[in-house]
Amino acid sequence: MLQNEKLTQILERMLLIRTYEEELLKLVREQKSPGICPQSGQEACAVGVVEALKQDDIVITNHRNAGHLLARGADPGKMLAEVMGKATGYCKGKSGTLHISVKELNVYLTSTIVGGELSFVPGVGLSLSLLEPGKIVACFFGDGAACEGTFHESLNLASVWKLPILYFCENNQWQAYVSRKETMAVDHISERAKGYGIPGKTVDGNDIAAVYEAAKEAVEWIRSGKGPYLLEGYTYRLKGHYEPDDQSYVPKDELELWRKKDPIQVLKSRLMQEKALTESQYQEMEQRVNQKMKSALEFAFHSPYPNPEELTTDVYA
Ligand SMILES: Cc1ncc(C[n+]2csc(CCOP(=O)(O)OP(=O)(O)O)c2C)c(N)n1
Repeated sequence: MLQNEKLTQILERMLLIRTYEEELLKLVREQKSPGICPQSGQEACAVGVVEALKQDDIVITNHRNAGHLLARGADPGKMLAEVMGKATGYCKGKSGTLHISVKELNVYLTSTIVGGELSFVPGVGLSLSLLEPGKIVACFFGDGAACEGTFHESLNLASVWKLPILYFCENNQWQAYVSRKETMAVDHISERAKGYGIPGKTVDGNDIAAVYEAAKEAVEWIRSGKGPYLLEGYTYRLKGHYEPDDQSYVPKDELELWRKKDPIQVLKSRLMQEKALTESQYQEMEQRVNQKMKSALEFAFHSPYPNPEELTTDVYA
């Protein structure tokens, strides 16, 4: 079980993810940066899963990736620089928001083809089981990706070959501008696990402690060689699909309901109720995060663009 001291550190990380995104959204509105797919409301899923992994496990992510990368320990300055196309970014300014990968953090692939990460991950799992047994790969994907054919092929093969894969579906209720209620006949992706003969579980994706406990259990199962595990974080996308987005298609009452379940506020209230955090400690935390973001913005803004001669280097192997 996560102790309050650890949960307080986790709260700061979740706040960093939220603040990073809010600062980036400001830049998008000021037309100083290209758009992004925001992850607001889903921070507990990102941090809970990453916390249950070892640093040398692999993470595969999708277009809504900033939280996964920051949870893994990515530097917000190098991330911002990347998004702004600067030479100091993680991929030398050539990936944009949608394709960031950070080799040193074992985050090798960000797929923007919905479901693309699912077709790729059995190969990663097979490679790990043959060459680096004991390591596992966690693959984040959305409920929309779970409605693609690659989901079926991926889970089927992973199950038959007992590959070390944690499939983590962030069911944030939206598939771009379409409600998952219009595309799925069941409420929970985890129900599909039975069809592949693997364990499946749904967890409250806005409760960091619950996500962590469920992910830890899944990771233990996978690491012991029993094969893949499907975990679903039931959560909500509090912002638009791709900013700018006025969310006019989102039912207002539904959005209000989920705003009340904001994972950052849920954790903050819990820690305060248990007298593990005071309002002034929370404010200090906000200040530290804001300072970190200020430095990150300065770093990104003052970084140079890559030389035009580098246009075709590192883009093909
Ligand atoms: C194969 C494919 N189809 C459509 C798109 C356009 N698209 C980008 S994100 C997205 C929604 C994906 O929904 P989901 O998998 O639930 O992830 P979320 O965006 O909710 O995190 C769509 C349809 C795409 N990138 N790739």
